[in-house]
Amino acid sequence: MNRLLAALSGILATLAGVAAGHLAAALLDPATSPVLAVGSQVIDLTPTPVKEWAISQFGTRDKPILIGSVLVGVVLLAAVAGLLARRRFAYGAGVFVLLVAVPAVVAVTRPTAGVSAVVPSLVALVVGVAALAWLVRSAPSSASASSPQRPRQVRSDDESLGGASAAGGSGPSRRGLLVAMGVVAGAAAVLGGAGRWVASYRSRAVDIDLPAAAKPLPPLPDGLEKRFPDITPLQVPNRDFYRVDTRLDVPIVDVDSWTLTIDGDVDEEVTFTFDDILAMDLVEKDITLTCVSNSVGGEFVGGARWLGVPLNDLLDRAGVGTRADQILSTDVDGMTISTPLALATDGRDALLAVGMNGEQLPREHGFPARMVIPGLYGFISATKWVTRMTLTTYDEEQAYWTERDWATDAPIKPSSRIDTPRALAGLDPGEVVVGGVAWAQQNGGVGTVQVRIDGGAWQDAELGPDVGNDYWRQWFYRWDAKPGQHRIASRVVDGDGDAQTAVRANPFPEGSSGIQELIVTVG
Ligand SMILES: Nc1nc2c(c(=O)[nH]1)N[C@H]1C(S)=C(S)[C@@H](COP(=O)(O)O)O[C@H]1N2
Ligand SMILES: [Mo]
Repeated sequence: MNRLLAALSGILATLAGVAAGHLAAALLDPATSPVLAVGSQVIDLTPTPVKEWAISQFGTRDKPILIGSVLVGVVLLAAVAGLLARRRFAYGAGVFVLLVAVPAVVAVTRPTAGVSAVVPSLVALVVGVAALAWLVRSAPSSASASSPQRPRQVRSDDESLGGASAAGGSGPSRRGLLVAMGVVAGAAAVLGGAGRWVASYRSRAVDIDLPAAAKPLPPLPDGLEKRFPDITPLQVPNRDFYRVDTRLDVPIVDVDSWTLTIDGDVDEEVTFTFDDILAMDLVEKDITLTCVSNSVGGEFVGGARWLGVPLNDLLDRAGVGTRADQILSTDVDGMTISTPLALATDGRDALLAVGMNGEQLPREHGFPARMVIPGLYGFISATKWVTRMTLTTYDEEQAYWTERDWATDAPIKPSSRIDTPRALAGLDPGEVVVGGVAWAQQNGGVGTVQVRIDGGAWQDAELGPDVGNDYWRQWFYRWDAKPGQHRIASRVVDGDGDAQTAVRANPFPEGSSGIQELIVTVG
């Protein structure tokens, strides 16, 4: 078998194995899929600066790009396995063992995994090796004819076929190999497709009837997007809401067996079922969520109406002790987030949310329950798929991002974002509407938003509806654009009268700062 076909056999056998493993994982536990397991491990091991770079380069596409890179690496190794198997089958199979060892180890060592987490990797191994064996056996024996290890086969071929075919072209034919390759490729596609279907079937939303809030909020006023469609909607629809987390898949949490436990430094450990939560007094709050990884002018921020239980009501049931200074919350997979206890309980509207914008929480955003705390970046406050809150101290316990040197105390920095016009846009002369969103939580809310053209004086913009200090504010400014290249900047001045700082900071370790300024061409 020539090199190309050998490499291709390795790749096809691997794809069949990966697809089978993915299907097995979809049936058992999607998080144990070999590809996802490796990808998640890469995320966890990636040094923070590299992660920040990837987020700034790829934005929300960072996940597909990561999965793609893992697959490219796997495909390269798979080709090597195919080439080695041509020499000696055990070598090729050995590469497969190494390939699945990584996801197998990763899967079983995830904090909440059982031994069964290794099953999808084993399935991938068995299917991959079997497919490779079949492909190697279906290959014309040109390579093996010259290989001293297989003299007997050459002789038996000679006997059975009387040497009718050319040396090495006997026995399994090239056509046989191509057919086998086609079958393996087809099997990979079918298994992979089945895996995707099972995963999406299992992750379909289960409809829950959420009770209304005890005192429902009035509907939001019309946002500026009604007048200027390029400005971000006052309330971001769930399907458009930014998503940031360390997961490649979305956890499938069974709401009937889900519980939330509050333990640690408490008078009495308490565990709530989902029904227990729904039986409490629910409140509604409009809160803007922001990611610490958001760069100035970035997309990782969004406003939504959350339905949930005040965090204090839950903590009061347990009775918080005097030693604790952090809430260490844990998600369904053991991922942890630490929140400064004093800030979470200082009277702000911290919630355990079960609803988002009038719907149950979408799976991507933490179904069945997540934390939402105004004024703190999501990485220290907004635990999705939360199952445990442990009252403890920063000395005793570290959380996921604390271990990666991010700040432990990270209030959201006031910032303004220009949604329209886009950077480098070409515009017609005349009136141009400059517009966007701004936020200044815990700083008295948004006082004013100002726009600066070509480094001139700051001019006040007009503001959209006021939904409260924990919510962002839309704004716009009518600019009389003259031909030429221009710089547009915007900044927020908070309710306390302090203007957004011009000092630039990167997201790491406690959030970005600086002023967004973009260039447009009028002509
Ligand atoms: N379980 C879990 N919760 C998490 C995260 C995570 O990785 N895992 N990421 C946090 C971060 S960094 C942010 S900014 C918010 C984002 O919430 P969203 O995806 O609903 O917008 O969720 C937070 N909650
Ligand atoms: Mo974040």
